Amino acid sequence: MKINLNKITTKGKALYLAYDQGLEHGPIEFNDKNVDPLYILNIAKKGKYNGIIFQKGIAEKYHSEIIKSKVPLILKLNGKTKLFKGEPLSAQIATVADAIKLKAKAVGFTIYIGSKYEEQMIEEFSKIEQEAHSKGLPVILWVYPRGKSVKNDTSKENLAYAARTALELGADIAKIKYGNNKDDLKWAVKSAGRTKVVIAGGIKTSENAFLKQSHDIMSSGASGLAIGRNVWKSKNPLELTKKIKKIIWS
Ligand code: FBP
Repeated sequence: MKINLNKITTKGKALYLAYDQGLEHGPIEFNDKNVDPLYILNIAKKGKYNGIIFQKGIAEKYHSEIIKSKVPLILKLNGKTKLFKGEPLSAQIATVADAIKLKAKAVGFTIYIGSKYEEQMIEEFSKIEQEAHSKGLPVILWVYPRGKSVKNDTSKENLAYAARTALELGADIAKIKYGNNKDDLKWAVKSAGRTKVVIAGGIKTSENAFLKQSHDIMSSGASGLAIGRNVWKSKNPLELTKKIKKIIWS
């Protein structure tokens, strides 16, 4: 089924602001300013992001401000903490019905391919994909190769496998990592076929390094970025946003 992505893309490309790290990594990522979801929402609003990625709790507790901001909400439907060191399983914590109630414009879901629990995540995702698409809601799939069986999560083969998994499972957009190699990413984008590929930001690096990386990512055929720390840990997130947008839409 062809799903309309107009509410979460501009001319087929996208810049999303990710803020699910409070669960995924813990408040260790935050300072006095960016610990506040409203600070993040304001960056997304002023920077005219194509979407803000929140877990259910923040989406509910800050709902009126999210709606007022007009930033498209992308509701993440599963998550985990980083405290447990065993095989990764991202537990489902919200439903497509929650997303609709919260007026989300898309849903997000993580699958750790290669994990002992990949079957469970694939099954949960398949149901979510069917339900979301039956309501016309786009689905973004975070696909991260991870677990004991995965030796190198950003190898050429694993990145392409992640991107292809998103296509095979029916995701509209695959969110994958960048392994710092343009040719590898080109192959991953090709492997994703008609599923668009956006790239996660990773740990905070220097602005110049991040902009160079963004440039390489876009020249490899990706459709955009879904980033968090490099933006909201920046001293001037809106200035940086302008520079990133110039790269995406040049
Ligand atoms: P960043 O740009 O901050 O890396 O965020 C992207 C993201 O996919 C988040 O949505 C998520 O919380 C985080 O990375 C997960 O990172 P990991 O599981 O690799 O620690």
